[in-house]
Amino acid sequence: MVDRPIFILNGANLDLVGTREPGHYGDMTLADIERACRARADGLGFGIDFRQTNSEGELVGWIHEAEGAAGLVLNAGAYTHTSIAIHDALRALTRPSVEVHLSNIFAREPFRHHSYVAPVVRGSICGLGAKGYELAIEAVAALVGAERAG
Ligand code: DHK
Repeated sequence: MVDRPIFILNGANLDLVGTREPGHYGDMTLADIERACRARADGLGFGIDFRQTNSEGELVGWIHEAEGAAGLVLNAGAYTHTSIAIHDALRALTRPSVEVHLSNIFAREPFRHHSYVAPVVRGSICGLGAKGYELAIEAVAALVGAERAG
């Protein structure tokens, strides 16, 4: 088991997944997604620190904290499309980070097509539902492995 966990941070309204617009976000609850993430990370030798907040400032603070993590998986929810503060926090982060969205933000309203997160993470995954979180964990694990291999 790797000593430092992968942070998996969720922003606004993601506490409501499972009941909120299942056509976009699926029917898994955030607790279900956390379980799937834990199992996938465990299989790769990582622990996880899985959190959700509706507060932009709290999310910024957690991204700062992720400097002590193995890496970061981030679904910032609607802050993806609005938050320069989250963009700047990610720009300062030196750990590998991957953006994830349950829904395909490019197949939805035009205001969801722009991400302040995308330019300051290593990669983005969207439209694959909860599976996207597992794929993001795999990506972070691979980036950490590559880092270790030098
Ligand atoms: C979640 C949200 O809450 C939206 O504001 C984003 C994202 C999309 C998701 O698909 O996980 O636009």
